[in-house]
Order: sequence, then structure tokens, then C-alpha cells
Amino acid sequence: MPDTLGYLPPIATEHAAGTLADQLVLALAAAGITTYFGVPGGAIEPLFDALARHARAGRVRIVPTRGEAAAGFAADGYYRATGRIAVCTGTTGPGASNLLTPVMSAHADRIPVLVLSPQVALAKQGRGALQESSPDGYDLPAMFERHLRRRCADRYRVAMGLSSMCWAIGAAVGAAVGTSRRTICVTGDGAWLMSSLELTVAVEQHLPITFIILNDRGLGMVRHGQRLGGAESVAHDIAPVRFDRVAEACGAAATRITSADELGQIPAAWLDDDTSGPCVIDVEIDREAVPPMADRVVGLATGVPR
Ligand SMILES: Cc1ncc(C[n+]2csc(CCOP(=O)(O)OP(=O)(O)O)c2C)c(N)n1
Ligand SMILES: [Mg+2]
Repeated sequence: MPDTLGYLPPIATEHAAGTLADQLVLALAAAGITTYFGVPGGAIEPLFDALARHARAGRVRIVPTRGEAAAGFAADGYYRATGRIAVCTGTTGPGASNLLTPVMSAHADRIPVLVLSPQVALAKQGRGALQESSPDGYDLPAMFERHLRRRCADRYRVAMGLSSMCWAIGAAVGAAVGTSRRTICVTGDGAWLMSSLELTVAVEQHLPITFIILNDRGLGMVRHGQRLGGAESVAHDIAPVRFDRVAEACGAAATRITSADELGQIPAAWLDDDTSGPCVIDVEIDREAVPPMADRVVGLATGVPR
């Protein structure tokens, strides 16, 4: 077994001595780096796939955080408390940019953290692949075109360019500030957990926003992506949270929907009244229902290019 980081075993092709990610995890473990904080999904999935195997064998510990920034700060705090280096990780694009702040913070305080950040497949670089974070991915004409397309969509808006979790939450705040019109934000529970305390801003500013949480108690895109790609099932479950109660504690109106017939209990004003403040509708959805995942998203989630 290698015992220093300087020694990296030869790169294996698929599944012979494990994947490249397996070898990376083993090499890091041999160097005493065994704790991983991070958010799965997208291009980092091959690492989580390997981590699942090594966690099962008791070699590593995975702590899925609610956001990448928290993963970075966790690795920082882990080092300060133990003197041992931990890994923080996330996907390309929005995952990598969310890691920037903790990395800069650790750097400023000279705290070592190991950041594992993936990149989209070389063959796809510069071609506007989903969540690519190489400079070519952001070329201006493409951004301009996206901008135009977004402006054309009148009431329904998505940010497919980077597909960052939490965009809808912040964007709803901005839209409601800008229009004073009731704005409906449809978000996943994972994204809600990453950024939901922005709800307190909506309360303070008395913004007419209805946050609808599609609550499948997990990172559904990751869960189904892993299944569809035949990968390990890892790091996608989220312990149940009563989002209605959290919202009420923040001063917002809230309700929880657990079956189709309860939909009728949503006050009509919550969907069109411009004068009342924010409300939260926590909708329990079928966690087994496969979302309409486009081929390229499945490819990203599994690390298998399509
Ligand atoms: C900031 C950021 N981190 C990670 C990802 C990768 N990713 C894409 S979808 C997803 C799961 C989202 O979970 P949730 O918000 O609950 O929505 P669901 O897929 O369950 O509908 C993740 C982690 C991302 N898009 N953005
Ligand atoms: Mg979810």
C-alpha cells in the first residue's frame, strides 16, 4: 500500500482495480485522509460512487452537507479541531463556485483543506456542457443568447445555463422586489435546505412570494441519476424536516400537503394575492417517481457521457 500522497498508483481503466476514483480514495486513505464533506450530483458522481464502496468497507466517512460552502467550512473546522486534513467536494459549475468562499477563507487563515472538484469530460469542454466551469463554457455570445431566451419566457423562468440549486429562491426574492406581484417559487427540498433562510428576507420585506417545496426527502435528481446509471446509491437521502413548522417559526404562513385531496386546503390568496406576505407550501411528493430527466442530465448524474 502506498503510504504517502506523493505515490499515486497507476491509473486503472474501468473496474479492474476499481475506478480511478477508487484509486484516488485509496491513495488519500493511505495518506490518512478519510473524511469527506460535500454535495453529490453531476460530474462528481464517480467520486461518490467510489466513496460508497469504501464507506461500506469502513475506510472513509461521508458527511453529506446541505451546501458546498458548509462542506468547505466543515473541512476547515475539522482540521482546526483535529490537525487532520479533510476533503470538501461538490460538482462543477455551481458546486465549485459555492466552494470558493470557504477555500478563500481557509487559505487566508492558512488552514489546509483538500478540495476535490471535478471537470466535465475533456471531449465536452468548450461546448457549453451543462455546469461546465472551464472559461470557454461561459463565452459571451452563448450567455447573451440565454439572456434573450430568458427574457422571452414571460412568466415562467428557469436558469438552465448553470442549473444551480437555490437560483429559484433568490430569483423569486428579486422578482417580487422588482414587480410587487405574487411570485411563485417551485423548489426542491434539497435546494430549500441549502438556502431557505432567505425566507426571513421575504418576511422582513413583506414580499408576496409563495414557495412551493417539492419534497421527496432527498436529492431526487441524484437518487434517480444513480439508479438509472446503475451506480451506487449514496448521499441522496435527507432526514425528514417539517418545513411548514420551520417556515412558521420564521414568521411566514405555511401548510403541508400530503395527499392530492389536501390541495384544496391551500387558500386561493396564496396563489394570486399581491398584498400579503410570503407563504410556504411543503408538498410531500412520491420519492420513487422518476423525474423527466433529460439524457444529458442522466449522463452527468452518472458520470457516463451521453
Ligand atoms: C449548487 C449546486 N450543487 C449541486 C448541484 C448538483 N445537483 C443537481 S440536482 C441536485 C439535487 C437537488 O435536490 P432537490 O433540490 O431536493 O431537488 P430534486 O432533485 O429532489 O427534485 C444536485 C445536488 C447543483 N445543481 N447545484
Ligand atoms: Mg428533493
